[in-house]
Amino acid sequence: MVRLIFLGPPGAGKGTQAQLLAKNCSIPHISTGDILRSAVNQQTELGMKAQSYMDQGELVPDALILDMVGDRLGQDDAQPGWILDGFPRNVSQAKFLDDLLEKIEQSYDCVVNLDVPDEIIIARLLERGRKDDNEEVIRHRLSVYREQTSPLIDFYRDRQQLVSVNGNQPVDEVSSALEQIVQP
Ligand code: B4P
Repeated sequence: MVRLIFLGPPGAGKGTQAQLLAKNCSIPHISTGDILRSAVNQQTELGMKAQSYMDQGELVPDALILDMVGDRLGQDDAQPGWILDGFPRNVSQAKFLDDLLEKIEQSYDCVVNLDVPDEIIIARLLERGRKDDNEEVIRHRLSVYREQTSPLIDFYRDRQQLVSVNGNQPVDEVSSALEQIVQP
């Protein structure tokens, strides 16, 4: 049973690595960013509310995120394990996740922090060129990350649940480091 949380700045490779590892472990890759982008594309009520925050590089308000994650973790395919990518993104989301997991009697193995310097992130995301990948929005996402998400590093380190991985190496080398964590 594998249950992991992927933490890291935007563009650190959370989505890239979570997708590969989830496939290897035959468990779902649960990306709040992907769920939100799909809602935006389908112009659902959630998508219409989330879009302007995402376009500006702001976090989407917790009120829109928490039920979405609760529902997703309750689905049948998530019972044998999961990789959470992009959630939690602030301390209140982390506390919500603690309460939710206690309620559904699940726990996780550890929190993986992918470490990548800012200048590498900016270059990667400019190259990817998604709608929210222009330099101004990327810099704003990095400052939102520093203010709201990076406190989670200490939050999980204090509980001895944090494992840091160097994300500034080729994709297959990051994957190998992650596989070591799953199958030590
Ligand atoms: P996300 O979708 O979560 O973030 P991301 O920027 O895509 O980061 P990720 O780390 O997954 O990058 P990737 O692997 O694709 O969030 C987008 C937005 O959604 C947020 O700004 C926010 O508005 C909203 N949101 C999401 N979750 C939320 C939450 N919980 N609460 C509130 N709001 C939320 O990698 C990036 C690029 O690097 C790719 O092009 C990839 O090919 C490349 N790459 C990856 N690994 C590499 C490597 N090792 N070497 C070279 N290139 C690499």
